[in-house]
Amino acid sequence: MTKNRSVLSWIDEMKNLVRPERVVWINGSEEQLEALREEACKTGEMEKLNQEKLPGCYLHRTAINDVARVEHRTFICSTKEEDAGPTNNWMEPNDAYKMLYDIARGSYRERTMYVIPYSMGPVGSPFAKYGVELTDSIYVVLNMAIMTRVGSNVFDALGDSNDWVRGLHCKVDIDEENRYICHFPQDNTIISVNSGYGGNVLLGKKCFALRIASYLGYNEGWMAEHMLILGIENPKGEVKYIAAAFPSACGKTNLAMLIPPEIYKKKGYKVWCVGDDIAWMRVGEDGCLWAVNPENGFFGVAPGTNMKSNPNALISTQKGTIFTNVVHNLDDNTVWWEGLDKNPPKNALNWKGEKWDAEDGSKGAHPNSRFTAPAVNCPCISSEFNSGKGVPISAIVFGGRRAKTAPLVYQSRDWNNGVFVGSIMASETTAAATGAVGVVRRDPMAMLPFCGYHMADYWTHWLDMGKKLGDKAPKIFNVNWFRLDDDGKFIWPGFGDNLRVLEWIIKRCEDRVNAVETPIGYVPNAEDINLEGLDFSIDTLKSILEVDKELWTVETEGVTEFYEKFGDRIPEELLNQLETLKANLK
Ligand code: GTP
Ligand code: SPV
Ligand code: MN
Repeated sequence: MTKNRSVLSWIDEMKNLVRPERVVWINGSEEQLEALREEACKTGEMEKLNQEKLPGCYLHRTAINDVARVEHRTFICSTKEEDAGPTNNWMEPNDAYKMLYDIARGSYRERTMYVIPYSMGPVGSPFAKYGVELTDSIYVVLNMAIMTRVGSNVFDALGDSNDWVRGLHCKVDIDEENRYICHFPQDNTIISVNSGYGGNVLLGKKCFALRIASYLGYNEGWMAEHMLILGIENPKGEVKYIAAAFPSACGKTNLAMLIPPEIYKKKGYKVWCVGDDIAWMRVGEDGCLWAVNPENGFFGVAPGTNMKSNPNALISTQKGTIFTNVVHNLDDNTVWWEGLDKNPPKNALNWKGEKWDAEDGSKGAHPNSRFTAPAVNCPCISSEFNSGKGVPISAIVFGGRRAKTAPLVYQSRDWNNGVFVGSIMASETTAAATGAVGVVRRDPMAMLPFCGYHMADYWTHWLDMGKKLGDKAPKIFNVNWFRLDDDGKFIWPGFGDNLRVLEWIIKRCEDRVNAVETPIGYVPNAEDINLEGLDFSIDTLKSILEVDKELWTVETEGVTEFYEKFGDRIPEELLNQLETLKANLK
């Protein structure tokens, strides 16, 4: 399939290490993928679902101990420890290779090695980067074929270049104690052992498109971010693009595909999805910031997805989709999850494959159960989705899950202040990673688990990008859909109604609306958020726009403590920003 010497010699080396019984090159053809689906059904790795109701759809269950990303077992193996920074686990590269090779050695015996050539970004685009993943899992092959652009044309585009990312995945025996997700930024290499779950093994996603790519972007002058990209079309047919970074399971997929509220629809507003998880951004020839979604599908959270919350996501999953760790409805051979509808199936298996009865109060689907759906299925997929040039970004939005403190929306004073706002982001942890759920932690730019180098250098890079962009820089905002009332209920309706907030954001970018200056930045005048057609009082709105000085003073203490971790590598500018905030709060 290729004569590329760097590819062939690396595959040879890996073959000698893992000792597969046979090697299969994935050419991207439907015939080959179909044969693999059949094989996976034969071995029980996947189950074919009701083909009338869910054509081309399959169910997969991971091992019970392997249901989410494992941040404590994820390593950045840069040559120097200080280059990984205080927020990453680090291992010395030679030690890491030795340990991983010892685990991987011979682990493909009696197994097949699948060679997956894939592209992140449209093949041939100036944004595109190529990779080869070796795996012993058909599930990984089939997921990669949805999530990335897979096939022999990737090798054609690569030619004899050595500029590609090596990825070795070995299931071994899914042993938690020997699970490692390791990145070698200086070698363009990723090695993942003892897992079979999404973000740990679909190496094009978090491992390449964020951890390795963020490091490449730092060196090459572009950005790889944990961001959705959406276009908002106004009644005149003009489309403005927003990129938004929220931590895992904090609403990116939902926002990226939102359905405008009725009154907006009537006026002619439309929302177009360019991406739901990752954005690669560069300064274009016009000096503006342009973004592509390097992925080709959605690896979305299933629970909570329904015809009301996110119909576009649900419709995207109705064909050609792989479901992982959801409920299997045995009556009609379909799937179910908490929040799909109010009728859990009576005759069903839970995500572990056990007979399950909703009445007993246990959850049927794993909270981090997922669907892998082709982007082309999405009814609101942007016409620019496959554009190699990308889309111009008007606004960058940060956000997290905060019961209190963070207002519904605020705007930073300028780019540098916006970088500060991103750097102090905090959010309650979710089921997307193993560990406690609901604990507030700092998650700068939603990149805490995904930045492939020193976080302070990453902030410096953000500040430098601002210098390059000058007055063409997107405006930077922060949102919080998750404020709770005293009964623990979400105050803001969220989902489609978030468009009301995005409309204000776009208006601010176009200088069409005033705002109120507060210690943390600009918040809307409550009257300027359109509540038409919504049963939501302006007083309640005011309450979630409020900036509580006491809470923010506590917040600055947390930030001070957090910043101390980074020592003198932290950019002076951010320390100044923190001092300004403290002064503003006095
Ligand atoms: P990853 O795929 O892990 O990166 O997650 P994500 O950021 O794409 O999150 P997603 O859109 O899948 O949402 C995760 C959870 O947040 C789901 O349970 C949603 O129902 C819920 N959610 C999303 N948007 C909103 C919102 O506006 N308000 C509220 N209250 N919940 C939301
Ligand atoms: C996330 O956790 O942010 C995800 C899912 O998008 S995973 O691919 O597992 O990282
Ligand atoms: Mn994500």
